[in-house]
Amino acid sequence: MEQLPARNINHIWEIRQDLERVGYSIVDALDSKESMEIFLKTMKDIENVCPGWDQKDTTTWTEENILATNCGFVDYNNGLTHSDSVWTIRGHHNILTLFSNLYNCHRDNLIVSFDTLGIRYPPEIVDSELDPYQVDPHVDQRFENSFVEPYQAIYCITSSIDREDGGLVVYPYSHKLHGLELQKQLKTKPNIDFIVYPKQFFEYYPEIKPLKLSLIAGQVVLWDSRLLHSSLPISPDRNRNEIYSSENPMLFSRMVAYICYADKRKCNKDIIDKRVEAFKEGYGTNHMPLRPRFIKTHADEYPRSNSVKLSLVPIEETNNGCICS
Ligand SMILES: O=C(O)CCC(=O)C(=O)O
Ligand SMILES: [Fe+2]
Repeated sequence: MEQLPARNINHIWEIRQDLERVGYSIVDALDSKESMEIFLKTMKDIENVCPGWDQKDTTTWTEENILATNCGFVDYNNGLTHSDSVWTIRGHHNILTLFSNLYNCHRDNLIVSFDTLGIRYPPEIVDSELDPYQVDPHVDQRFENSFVEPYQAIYCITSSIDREDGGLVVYPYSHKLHGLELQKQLKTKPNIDFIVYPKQFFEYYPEIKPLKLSLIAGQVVLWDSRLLHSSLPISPDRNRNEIYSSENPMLFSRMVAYICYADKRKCNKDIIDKRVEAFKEGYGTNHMPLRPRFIKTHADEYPRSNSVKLSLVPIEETNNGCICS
């Protein structure tokens, strides 16, 4: 199965069609100049937020120095959640345009989750005792909710081109199977948001196949929250020349920002209030902007982003809204 072509950010009908038909879409979001700026800013931010981590000295690239994220998955939400680079990505004009076009709403009606960065080091420099980070095939949305909750997304801060580079794997068309029937068939527990599909799924549905995406820095991948997906570690067979170097810094490991936006008008007032508190207290969330699970981070211990303007005015009275730049 071929990967879908990357879409122009303004071709929203193609993006919508990919999402509806296949379950994911790849979008050229930032040009190479801007994506390089974001990359450099992010590296600087990691240095600011993670004392001891030095971008020029790979011996400092340890799990400990990066505040418990070689994986950066939501449960390891950390000080980077509210860092300047992550907010710059979330609040980038093109990203806001993309999501507001997708939901057919004004950008001020968008609400974002407080996810973090996913950072994965090349195996040559991580402690070999650590498990390679990988995520088994799963969906992040309970079977009881049969509609698309958010479109989930990652912004690629670095490129991950080949299979050896690790990164996101999607299972095209699987979003059509999500629901109570599948829950019954797979005998999974009720009301679980992170559902790892058992092996039998692939026996029942042999037509559902994994597709490791080839992505370049500056692209965004969107997927339907009912789509099965997984993530591969960086392989030890990866070409060592491609490791971070001053000539080719964007090939430094795998680095993504998770950005899930939803239409705020679907969010109840209590949740908005809790999110405002969560923002002030430096909490992160999972991928669900409309029904977030709050996660304590280290954000309050480190410099906070200057790029967020937080409006505390109730949702009905403003179009400046909650938590978006
Ligand atoms: O590729 C990754 O980092 C994990 C993606 C994932 O499972 C998610 O964002 O929900
Ligand atoms: Fe996921």
